[in-house]
Amino acid sequence: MAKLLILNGPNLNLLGQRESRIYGTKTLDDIIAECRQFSGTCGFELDHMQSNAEHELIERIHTAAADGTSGLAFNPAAFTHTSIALRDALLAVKLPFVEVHLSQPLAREQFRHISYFSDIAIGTVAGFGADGYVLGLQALINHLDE
Ligand code: CA2
Repeated sequence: MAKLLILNGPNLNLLGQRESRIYGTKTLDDIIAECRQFSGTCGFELDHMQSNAEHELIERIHTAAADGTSGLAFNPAAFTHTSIALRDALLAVKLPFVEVHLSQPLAREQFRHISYFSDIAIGTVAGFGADGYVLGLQALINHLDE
């Protein structure tokens, strides 16, 4: 079965516990369970990793290139606005990915308006809360099926 990967960056392990006005009430486990269900109905196996450490995310991207992963949905969280290293990792492995954000960074502070990922992603899903992950997977699967 073809494999997809969801990658989540720093602090997203706190989803559903704090800042629910911005990020919603679902936990990361809730979101991943929904994504697994959705991916399964589309015929894909889904792996997930959340890390607060940039190097762990980079290493997981490298592994994805070798373990048969077809593509990623990636919420880099605050690394969206800072990490050339994660950008370079994605460029190196050449795996298609969708950038996902729960909130709409363009409607927030100026420092969130820069993304190191939007121009190299298939596309970006932002502002739809937890639904953005399934929407992103749908877009990724459509892209892979093309
Ligand atoms: O909207 C998004 O998904 C973000 O990627 C979330 C990041 C933020 O830095 C980006 O600008 C937009 C922050 C993730 C923090 O997650 C928390 C979750 C619950 C409680 C506190 C933080």
